[in-house]
Amino acid sequence: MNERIYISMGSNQGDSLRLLQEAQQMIALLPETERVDCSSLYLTPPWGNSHQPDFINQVMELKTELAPLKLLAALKDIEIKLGRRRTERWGPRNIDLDILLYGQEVIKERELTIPHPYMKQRLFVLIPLMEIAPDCVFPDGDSIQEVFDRLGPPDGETPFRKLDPDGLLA
Ligand code: A4P
Ligand code: MG
Repeated sequence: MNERIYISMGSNQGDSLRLLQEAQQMIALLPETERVDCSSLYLTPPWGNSHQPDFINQVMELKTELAPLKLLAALKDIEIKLGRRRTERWGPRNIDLDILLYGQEVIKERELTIPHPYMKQRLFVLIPLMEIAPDCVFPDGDSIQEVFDRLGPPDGETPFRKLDPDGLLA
């Protein structure tokens, strides 16, 4: 149970704040699993398909004995319990739970790619991850700081806004 595992959580439909809180609680209650840390909540402009509301995003760190595919199945089950329906690619959704990193494992299966294939291109993932794991190094040797410096705006300013736990702008 020593691997550092990170989950990205996002929502831009329904009661996003409550959905993220419930997802967090349900993940922490999975068998042989414990919550280690959670980033702040961030209000983020939509990536990919910009014709949709802003998202609330957060990254959670956990420890688990669940193998990667078992963890994926458990997360999909939580998405369904929270009312997730299939939607268009990169479109609006009430809850999306993605596995970003599972220790230093590299997985390329039909159902599961780890590290998450788009994570290095997504500030809505990198910024909350950097908040709780500033020393994170990807399996290919890139540090999160290097990846952020390549992607982030030169002045370090992003359109992201931190929210307090009640969902109010901090
Ligand atoms: N899958 C493969 N690898 C993984 C992984 N590491 N973690 C497979 C989770 N799932 C993984 O995902 C489709 C399939 O990917 C799963 O069945 C699983 O077997 P999905 O969540 O069901 O479908 P999706 O979310 O519509 O597609 P996709 O490509 O995962 O969407 P994304 O990439 O999650 O993007 N903008 C902002 N600001 N914030 C957001 O949170 N989210 C999206 C959704 C777009 N824009 C956003 C945000
Ligand atoms: Mg997803």
